[in-house]
Amino acid sequence: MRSPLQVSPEVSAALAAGGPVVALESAIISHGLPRPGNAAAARRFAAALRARGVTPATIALIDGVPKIGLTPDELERIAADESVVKVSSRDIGIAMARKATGGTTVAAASALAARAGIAVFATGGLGGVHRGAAQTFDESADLTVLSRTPVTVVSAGVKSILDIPATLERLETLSVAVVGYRTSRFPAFWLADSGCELDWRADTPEEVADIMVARRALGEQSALLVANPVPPAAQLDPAALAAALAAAEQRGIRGKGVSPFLLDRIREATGGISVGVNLEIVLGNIAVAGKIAQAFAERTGGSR
Ligand code: PSU
Ligand code: MN
Repeated sequence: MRSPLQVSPEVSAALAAGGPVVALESAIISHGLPRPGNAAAARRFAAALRARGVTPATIALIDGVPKIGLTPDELERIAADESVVKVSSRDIGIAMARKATGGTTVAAASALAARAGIAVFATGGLGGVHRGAAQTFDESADLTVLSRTPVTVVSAGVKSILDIPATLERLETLSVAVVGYRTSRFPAFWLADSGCELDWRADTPEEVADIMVARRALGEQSALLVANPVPPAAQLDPAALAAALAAAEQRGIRGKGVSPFLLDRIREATGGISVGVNLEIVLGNIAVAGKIAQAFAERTGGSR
């Protein structure tokens, strides 16, 4: 059967040539960043990769078609259209049948990226285990999908709105490999250091690419998470974040609305500062992902 994925000509050409490609999710555009600034942010993410000679592959569902690489119009639609749905991995088939347009989470986008043969994926922060998950069972499908998706994900750890130690335990259980990028501590998205120790660190893109090559030789089917902290000078004021978290904790939201809701409450509580830091974090992850994709392409000719 023909693949239902539609890979853009630009991404197809880069993959065929064995060039560096970095996949990007789009739920952060449709549901993570406030309108209207999210459209410019989405363009900046793609431009930052092109400026480094890396091909961006933004992933989304457009009228039911899973697209790997978006046109400028499609990117604009994901950012501007309020009817765009948040698509996690379990939603992909339903959204296809319904011809829905959706922003893809890390879970959905990394699964689609791996199917398209893309080795490196950049995002802001992963979903994870929510606080109180022992009662609510709220744990992002990002974790379970990464346990069976052979892709390298660059993220600033997981957000402080989550239960970070529990998230690290689940990543271990699920066999997702975690490497700190120039750090031995797991970052906490808006903060450079969550206080949680990591077993492994890598200090260069080449070291990460060597790990990817070894994992590929093993036939490893789980993801490698590269945890890249925000520069300490750019991080949110920990006191402001603590106050924002306290405000966000009184929530009456369930299901896939929880992450967007908490992000919005933190934006309000920090007077919008969290949004600028969020952008900086994504751009930092994109820069590292681009270098890793280049080092990996040099070693393998780009194939996953
Ligand atoms: N990180 C951000 N902003 C976001 C998200 C993560 O900085 O919007 C999104 C990602 O798309 C991630 C999703 O995959 O939140 C997790 O949502 P949930 O907890 O519902 O699985
Ligand atoms: Mn959830």
